[in-house]
Amino acid sequence: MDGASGCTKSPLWFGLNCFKLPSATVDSYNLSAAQNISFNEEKNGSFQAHLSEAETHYHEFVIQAKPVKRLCRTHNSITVNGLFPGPTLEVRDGDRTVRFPVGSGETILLRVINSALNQELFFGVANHRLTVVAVDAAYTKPFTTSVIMIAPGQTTDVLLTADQTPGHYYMAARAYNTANAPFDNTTTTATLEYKTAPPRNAKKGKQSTPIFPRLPGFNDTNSAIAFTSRLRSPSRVEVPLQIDENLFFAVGLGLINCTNPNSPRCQGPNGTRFAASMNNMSFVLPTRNSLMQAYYQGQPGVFTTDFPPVPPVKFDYTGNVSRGLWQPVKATKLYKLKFGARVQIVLQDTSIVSVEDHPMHLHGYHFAVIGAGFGNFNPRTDPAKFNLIDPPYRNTIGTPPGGWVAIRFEADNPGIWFMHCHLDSHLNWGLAMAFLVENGVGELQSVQPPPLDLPRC
Ligand SMILES: [Cu+2]
Repeated sequence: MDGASGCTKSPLWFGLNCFKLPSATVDSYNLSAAQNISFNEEKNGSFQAHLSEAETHYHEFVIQAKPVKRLCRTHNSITVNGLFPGPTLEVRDGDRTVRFPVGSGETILLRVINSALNQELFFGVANHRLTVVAVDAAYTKPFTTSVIMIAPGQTTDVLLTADQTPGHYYMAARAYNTANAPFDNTTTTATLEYKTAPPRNAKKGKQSTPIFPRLPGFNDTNSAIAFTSRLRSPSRVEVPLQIDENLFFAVGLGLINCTNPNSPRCQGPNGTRFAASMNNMSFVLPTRNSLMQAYYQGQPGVFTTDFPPVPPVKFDYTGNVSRGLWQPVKATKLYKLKFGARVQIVLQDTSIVSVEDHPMHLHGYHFAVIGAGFGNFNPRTDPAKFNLIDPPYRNTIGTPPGGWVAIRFEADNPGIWFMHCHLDSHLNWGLAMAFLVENGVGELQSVQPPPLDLPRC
């Protein structure tokens, strides 16, 4: 469940029973392995796949940050499914990495999930091609690749056929880092193990030592963009062609002058602390009530609805930004949308403090990703390059570092919906805003009452 504290849904606290949600308000979709996958690309195309439950095994490859103890110290390290990350850390007795058994010739459906919350990642499997079939639980036009880039909050479903010499092969993920800041440079692994492979510790078995996939360098933006730019919907989609709300959000970091420079929060340069903002508004979570409850109950004073549709001051977003523009304003501002409004948002990264790939996540919606580019978005020339035919649908999309990405959706889900950077530290620094989507006509287009067993904060 994709609840954000202080927003539409209450987070589930540890030890609390699940509560019932009307199905229409559940914002995380799950493609289940039981669903058939059937793609039939162009007759002359190289790809054909007809898979059904009977022949496809489904596995999850969940990348999470977990404490791993080594050399008397405990580090947070990226792991697969919470287990030992593998040979780039010192191995001790009892350490077990995740193993995915596979029969020769078999095809598995692998859902790669980035739950690491602080890092974009590259992922690949030694000697094996991956056929991408879905992202963020929306089908894509299948294509093959040796590496994927996945941001926090994203999922990528790939088909993998065991068509290599029976053996053990590493499946590995490690950072794609775009900011000028320290990051976890460890590699996390699992092994793909052919059932007919010789045992791993066979004495002569040189062939049983797993080999590593080749992954791009930590800052290889070209490889990241080469992957994301290949994503398409399986066929023509109904992306809004007319736009009612043309929004332009500058997203990025900032610095706030500390009143007490000795405070532990004051970790920025020259007596400042790190902040982040959208259109210069650094989002502050409400403390008196959740946004949704305040809205539903008509309680004033919790938020305002004057989030700016464009930056309050225009500047060269990816150039050398004047220090006078580095300090955002702290606020709890929402942007109001009429039910059914056709919305376009250009998310423009800034070079304040550092350019960066910000994985922007919108709750309550899938949106079409219609274009992206480097530098400042040009409203005169860039829209001509938009893909309004078969853009991919996602719920999380990264801004190219020092660039922009454009999305469209129809606001047909009433309520209050958070939009935020999925890098946890940036969210804490205020890289967020929320939409207030008004009710339409009748019960089906209106916010439903909260469930009777909604937990209290
Ligand atoms: Cu961010």
